[in-house]
Amino acid sequence: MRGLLAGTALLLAAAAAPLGQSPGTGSIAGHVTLTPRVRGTPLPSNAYPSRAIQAHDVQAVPEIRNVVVYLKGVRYNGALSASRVAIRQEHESFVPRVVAITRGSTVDFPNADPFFHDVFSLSSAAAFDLGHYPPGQSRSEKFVKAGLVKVYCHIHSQMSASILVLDHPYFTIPELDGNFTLPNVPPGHYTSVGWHERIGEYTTTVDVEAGKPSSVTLSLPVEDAP
Ligand SMILES: [Cu+2]
Repeated sequence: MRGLLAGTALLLAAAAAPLGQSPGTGSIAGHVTLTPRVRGTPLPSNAYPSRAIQAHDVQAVPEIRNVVVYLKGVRYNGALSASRVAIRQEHESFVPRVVAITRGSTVDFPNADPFFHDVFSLSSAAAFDLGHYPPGQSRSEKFVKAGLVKVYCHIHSQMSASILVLDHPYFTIPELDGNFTLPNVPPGHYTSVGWHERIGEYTTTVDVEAGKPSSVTLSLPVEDAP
């Protein structure tokens, strides 16, 4: 009988807040749609030439997975958990081409091609050069400053990748269907961003309340109109 009561109490607790949700916080449940870009629409100056997008990209990552969703201008006082992710050099391209990490995380750059690469960045958030290294080898870089890091290769000028380094945990990459969730967001008024390397930041505002999901829809004009 006692076990049954305890079980009931657990169920009630689970109903009060979604599983894994910290008490007193809310969440953002959103959707990203990629829409055609009207021909003749000027690109912002930070966009790089589109020839880099598909060059040698035989194992193309679906474009929605090159979008990063995050909250902007958030002051986060908690401890950031660093992660370790990999960007392979494969068929003369970086795979994946876009990653998002917290400050303090490390990115491995394994060379999966049968020839040399030389990975580097001149970005203000991280300037580094991993030097020439042969097939099968990997080098890594730790990112200690928040910001956008554009990564290139000295040997293959068409190669480029973007690393978004964030100093809070409120970011994600959408699922293949465009859906995303940002859990454990403290109540408040936020600017949410859908970022893509060709258009930069697209923003909208969202109010988060404790114990309930807020919804966000982002339409990003990144695809070439037919
Ligand atoms: Cu290269």
